[in-house]
Parts: sequence; C-alpha cells; structure tokens
Amino acid sequence: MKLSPPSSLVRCSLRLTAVGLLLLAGCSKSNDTTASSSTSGSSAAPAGKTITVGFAQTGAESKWRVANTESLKSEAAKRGITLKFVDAQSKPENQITAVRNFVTQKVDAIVIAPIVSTGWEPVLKEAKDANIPVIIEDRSIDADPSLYKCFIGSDFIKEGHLAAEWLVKATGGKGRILELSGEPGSAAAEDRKKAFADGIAGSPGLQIIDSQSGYFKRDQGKQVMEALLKKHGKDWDILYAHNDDMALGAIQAIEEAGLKPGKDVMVVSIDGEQEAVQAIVDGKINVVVECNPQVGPVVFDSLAKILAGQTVPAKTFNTDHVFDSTNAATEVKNRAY
Ligand code: GYE
Repeated sequence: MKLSPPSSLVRCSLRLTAVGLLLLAGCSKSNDTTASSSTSGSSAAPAGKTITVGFAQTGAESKWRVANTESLKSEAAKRGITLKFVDAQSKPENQITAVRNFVTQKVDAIVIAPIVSTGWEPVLKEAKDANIPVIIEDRSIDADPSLYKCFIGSDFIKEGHLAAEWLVKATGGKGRILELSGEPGSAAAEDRKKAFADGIAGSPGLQIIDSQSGYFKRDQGKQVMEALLKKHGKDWDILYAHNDDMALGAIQAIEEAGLKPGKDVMVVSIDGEQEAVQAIVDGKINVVVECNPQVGPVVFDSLAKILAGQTVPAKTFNTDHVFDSTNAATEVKNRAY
C-alpha cells in the first residue's frame, strides 16, 4: 500500500513551530488587563513560512507616534516576523485602503492604530471573511468587537481624569482653561476631552473658556496657541494640551507672547515624552500624564496566542503614571521616548 504524505500533519506541526517561536520570543511586560473575551484561533499562518503582519499606522504626527512605530517594528524584527508597514499620513481613507490591501495580500494578521474611531466595520468584515485576525492598538474604535481580536493600549479616560484630578488639587478648583485638543474623531482626543471635562465638573471655578484642535502636532500646537493668545491675551490661567508635542509647541508661543509657561500660566499635558518631562524640571510644564507607546511586545505576545488558537483579553491597558515637580527630576532620565 502506498502511503500518502501526511501533508496536513506536516503543515500543522510547521505552523505550531512558527507559533512556538513567536511565543518563545515574546518578552513579558506588566499590564493591567480587563474583561476577557474568547478569541477563536483563526490562524492564517502559512506552513513553514515567515509570518507576515500588516501594520496600518496613523502617520508620524508626534514623537509619541514615532516611538510607537519603532516599538512594533523592532519587536517584529526580534521575532523574525515580516512587518508590512503603511504610514497613513493622518488620512483615514489611506488607512482603510492599507487594511484592504493587506487583506488582498493575504497577510497572516493585521495591526491597526486607528486615526479615527468610526468607519471600520466594512473593512474589518473583509478581514474576518478572509480569516485574518486583527489587533487594534493605541486608539479604540466604535465597531462590533467580534470583528477584531483585541485592543491593546492606554486608557484615555483614565488619563483625562488624572489630569483633571491633579489640576483640581493644584489650583484649589479655580482657573480659566484653554484646551488644545488632538485629532478630531480620534478616541485619544474624544476620551481625553470628555474625561477631563467630567473631572473638573465638580469644581465650578474651573472653566474651559476655549477649545481648538492642534491635531496632536507640534507646529499646529504653536500656531493654534498663537491664535488663542491673540484672542484671549492674558485672560486665562491654564493650558490643557491633549499631548506633549502640542504643549511643547504652545510653550514656545506663550514665551514669545511674553508669558512664563509653568509660572504665569499652568501647563497640563499627556504622553510623557522625555522633552516634556524635562520641561517640568525646567519649570515650564506643571504636569504630564503618561501614555506608553511601547506596546510592541504585548501586541506580538497577543498575536502569538491568537495564532496558536488561545484566548487573549478583550482589552489590555498600560499602567500609566503622573509626572510633576515631585518626581520629574528622577524620572526624566528613564524616559525612553
Ligand atoms: O497622545 C499623541 C499621538 O493616540 C495616544 O496620538 C495616541 C496619541 C498620542 O499622536 O501624541
């Protein structure tokens, strides 16, 4: 009797080898995880081939973003994974096209850092129909959770609350606030805006007197701050910027207008870039709430589990900290981005 080659067995064991390597190469990182959901192992990993992952990044709007890209790229390289990288240049339509192309190219998995939270369902359905698992990193989306495997990133609601809580304590609940918000329609901007507003709601002496978008960019942060300074002069007390790049741009505009940031007016920011924590040491920023961009290890650990048919938590949040004058001098040298 002629023995037929146990092709499915060989394929299966090769796939397990690739997945095993992914799992072994994973380095662990402390993270808070919340409610679990079961994820079926829809492995599209080809037998005996390098795993290919498509990564649809928002763009390169901030230093935070550059660090996020670097984290995923270096972690993929460490694990021998081929990463197809697309910079969507802050255009949601580019990002949808990138994901659609990844589906056509039959990648083994897709990672998305969504620019905006809406409009994702059609292309996620295409990925699901093609049996390609999707991980959402950084910004959450408004879509049926069964269309993607998990979310990995920071809790923006918590960040907004932490910023507000710090400010209420530091000001005794009094002050006129100018807000520099992030990318309109992004979870990062919307959650940080809402949570901060909720956090100061119990202090009627704290009022947001103006709010404009600086799109998470340093140059736009500066330009928008210049316009706000023209409009409000010195009749304001606090700047709440949704990220460090905008805060750093705004600080320049504030100084050019003859005010001392950190002293004449308070500056509250989010991200935890080294330059911003240094600005606390220099007395120009008052507080920075951390948002960790270095999620590459968690993303690829989760992917390894998904490809091996294991369950991963529906949401994995970073543990983020608060930097102010009490700890900035110690922490600044540890900032990796
Ligand atoms: O705060 C900002 C970046 O989505 C959390 O996007 C991210 C934000 C981050 O450009 O710097």
